[in-house]
Amino acid sequence: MSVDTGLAPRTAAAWAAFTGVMAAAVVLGVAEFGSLFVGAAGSPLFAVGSLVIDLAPAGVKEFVIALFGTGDKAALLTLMGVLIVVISAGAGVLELRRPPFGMIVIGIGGVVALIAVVTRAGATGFSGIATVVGAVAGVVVLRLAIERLGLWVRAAERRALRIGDAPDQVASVAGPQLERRGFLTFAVVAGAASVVVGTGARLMNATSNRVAAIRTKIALPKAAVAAEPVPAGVMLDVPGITPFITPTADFYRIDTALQVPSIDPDKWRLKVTGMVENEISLSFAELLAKPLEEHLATLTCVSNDVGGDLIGNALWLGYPLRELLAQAVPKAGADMVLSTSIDGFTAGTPLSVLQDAGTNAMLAVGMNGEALPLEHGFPVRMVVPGLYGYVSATKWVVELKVTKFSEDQGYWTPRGWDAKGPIKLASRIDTPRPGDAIAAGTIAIAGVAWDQHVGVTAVEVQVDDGPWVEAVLADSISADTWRQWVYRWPASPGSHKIQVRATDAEGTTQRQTYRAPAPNGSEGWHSITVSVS
Ligand SMILES: Nc1nc2c(c(=O)[nH]1)N[C@H]1C(S)=C(S)[C@@H](COP(=O)(O)O)O[C@H]1N2
Ligand SMILES: [Mo]
Repeated sequence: MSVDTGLAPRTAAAWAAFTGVMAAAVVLGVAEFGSLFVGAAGSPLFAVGSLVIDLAPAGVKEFVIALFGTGDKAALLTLMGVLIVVISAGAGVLELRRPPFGMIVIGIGGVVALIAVVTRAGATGFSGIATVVGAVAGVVVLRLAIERLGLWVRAAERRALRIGDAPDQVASVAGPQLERRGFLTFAVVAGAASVVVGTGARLMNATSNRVAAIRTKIALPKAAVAAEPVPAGVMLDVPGITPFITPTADFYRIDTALQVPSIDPDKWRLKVTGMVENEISLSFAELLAKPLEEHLATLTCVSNDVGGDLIGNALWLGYPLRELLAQAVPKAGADMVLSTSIDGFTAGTPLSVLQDAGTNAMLAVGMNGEALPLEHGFPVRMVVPGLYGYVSATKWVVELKVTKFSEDQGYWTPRGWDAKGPIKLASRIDTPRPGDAIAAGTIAIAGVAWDQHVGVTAVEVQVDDGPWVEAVLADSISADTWRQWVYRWPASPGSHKIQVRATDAEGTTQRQTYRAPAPNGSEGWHSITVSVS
């Protein structure tokens, strides 16, 4: 029978690391529980994540989106989880070997979380309380657990010593089982309780369930100006082509919101402020009572790379922004509307675009015949044909401040993106896809092209070094939406490079030279390579 002769320093360190992670669970669990009382804005995990997003330097957004696409948020949360485990494990080991530095590390983590919480939009001084209580609880649990671990370590040492002195006394020396159990019970109970309470509280904090239920009960009014039914000619009969109207479930989602804001429409108000003769405050019911219009518009993200899918076309229902601005009466000298989301995101849009009678810029309440989905801005967002989303499409919008570009900046401008972002002419090949098995014969090369608010008038396709051939364009219903195109290609066996380029209503053709999305949108011809057998 082997005798337990002690606790190897490495094993002790591993238990200390475990203790550190348990302490972090206590911080987060208690803070999450506390934020049930001080409001969801008090939840430190998401606050820290949002702070990281806001502090991310220019170019990082582009990089992260290129890497993870619309899974960017899951990637960030996973990375944060790994970091928390590593740092808190280190804090546990430090507290065992160099007290009180472990407590200091957890304390610093608490301070960072506190800063993140109180600087979030919508946070009150109150919001920080949950984090403070969580951090104090975490530090205390760490200290107490490490003390118990120390008792176990010393008991094990004493026992090993005595065994060394007098092997015949083994049976009479009390083993470290008592101390071991004392430590384990404490650490595991504190950690497990925090995980359970924290997860439960997190689920309850996700109030979006309640708002989601409210959303499904909303009956949108009929449009005073309804969109014409979509004529069949705008849709080409080509398998694999992007549908003309993007189903809402497939519509790309890009925003800085780690948690989708959940706004009770009964509490929502939009304020029109700044350089206006009449400030306006509008409720959701008042907005729905106005004469609403329906328009198709293709939304595009400035981060959309050549060939990318951060673009979608939907039928929007809303109130024209020019009408609302006319009621507010902007003052002379104003040239920008700074729209603010409930979560603090802002976009700066040229006032002239929003006032333009020929631009269907709107405060949208409906998307493809339903109330806006929560992640697309419920209850109200902006939609401005012709401008990238980052300067125009504010979701969860709560304020429109009439101002000047020389005085205010939208969220992305100080982060390295242009203050103004008109959408660039672009085209994309949707089918065939690289890697598809293609049999020789007639192949439909097809896709979409867009230059919102200007309109696409021609699309050309080139195979290998052959001539540029005009593709067939589907009908267009308005310059604000993309256009499908197809070229029926007599494919011969071998490997082929296919390129596409579009020309807009102003006679401009897409330039070949590649440009990355930052600072004002990608450029270049989309090309794919296929092999035909
Ligand atoms: N509140 C808020 N609105 C926002 C953003 C954001 O980060 N927060 N991102 C903008 C950007 S960059 C784009 S491309 C569009 C995307 O809208 P969607 O997610 O509905 O496709 O929303 C815009 N509106
Ligand atoms: Mo975007």
